[in-house]
Amino acid sequence: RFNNFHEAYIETLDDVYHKPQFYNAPRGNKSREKLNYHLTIQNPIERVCYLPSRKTNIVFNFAEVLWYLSGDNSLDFIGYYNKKMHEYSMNGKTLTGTAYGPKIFEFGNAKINQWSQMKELLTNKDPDSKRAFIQIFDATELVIENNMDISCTLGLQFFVREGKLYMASYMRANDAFRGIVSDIFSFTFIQELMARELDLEIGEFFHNVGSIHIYQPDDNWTDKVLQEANSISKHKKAMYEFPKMPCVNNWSSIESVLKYEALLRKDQIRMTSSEIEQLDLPEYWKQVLLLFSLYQYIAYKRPIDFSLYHHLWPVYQHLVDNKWPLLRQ
Ligand code: 5HM
Repeated sequence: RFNNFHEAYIETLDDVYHKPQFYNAPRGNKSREKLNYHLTIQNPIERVCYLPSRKTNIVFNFAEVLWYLSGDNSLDFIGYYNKKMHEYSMNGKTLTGTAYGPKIFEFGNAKINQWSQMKELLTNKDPDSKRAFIQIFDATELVIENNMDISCTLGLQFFVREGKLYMASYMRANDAFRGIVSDIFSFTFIQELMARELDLEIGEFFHNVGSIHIYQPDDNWTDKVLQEANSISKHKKAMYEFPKMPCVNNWSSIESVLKYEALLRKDQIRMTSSEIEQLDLPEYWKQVLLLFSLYQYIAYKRPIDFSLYHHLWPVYQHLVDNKWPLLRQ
């Protein structure tokens, strides 16, 4: 049980790295592994790791969860934020297992919108329900031969209990060094978004993993991160407070952010900090657009517009600084 992701990440990494249950090589990838792993995060809003050596990519984190929330499965969108995503695509255009958006909003042949099902169930039908489950993994994924991209997440479960929205994630497999960073960011973001939509307090987040592992090529970096964690003291309070989503239904803001995100990514517009400031959006979402606008300069390798950086909240400045030291001048 941890206060925040920062602490959960270090402990889990330490556990899998130093006390693996198995050394094996599924699909040829050498790794150390533990089975049946659980952790609880008491404050799911605190969803990032601040260790300098881990180099959290806050832009990718927001992009990935917004990609899920857009319902999109295109490589174009998510590949712009992470050049390695194409390795998971069978056709170079779309992602199947990794694209959780279509699973959440149009599951299977019946194209079930699981999000609205959850909302209806938890607001009107049976708030105490134990059926509020969004399924992601689909048995048909295993039938496809040589499928490179099979959902690692089986599903997400919501529980409304005593005015709070708790959430559990269930994963068949999770990379304790890389995958967990973006997965827990996205899942807890989804939890916060649903809590705001249902007008509930945010409860704990439970992470349940069948196989948690660290791949051998990440051993050196993992070791470095763990050494740094030890030298800083494991339980040191995170340096920043992660921003809270506005206590309203955030979907119209998300739609607006997604509209600008696409234009920035395709390089069809540029946005200055004052243009972003003038938008009719809560500051929380303007900050996300500042991050995407700043990233546009990085992605297209143009000299940075520092005004974008200067308008970021300190927590985002810190994370951006740490990830892209070229900004430090
Ligand atoms: O052989 P397998 O299909 O499990 O390989 C995919 C691997 O990607 C997982 O085992 C896990 O290490 C990592 N992964 C993750 O941690 C992949 C995804 C994409 O669904 C994810 N988290 N969200």
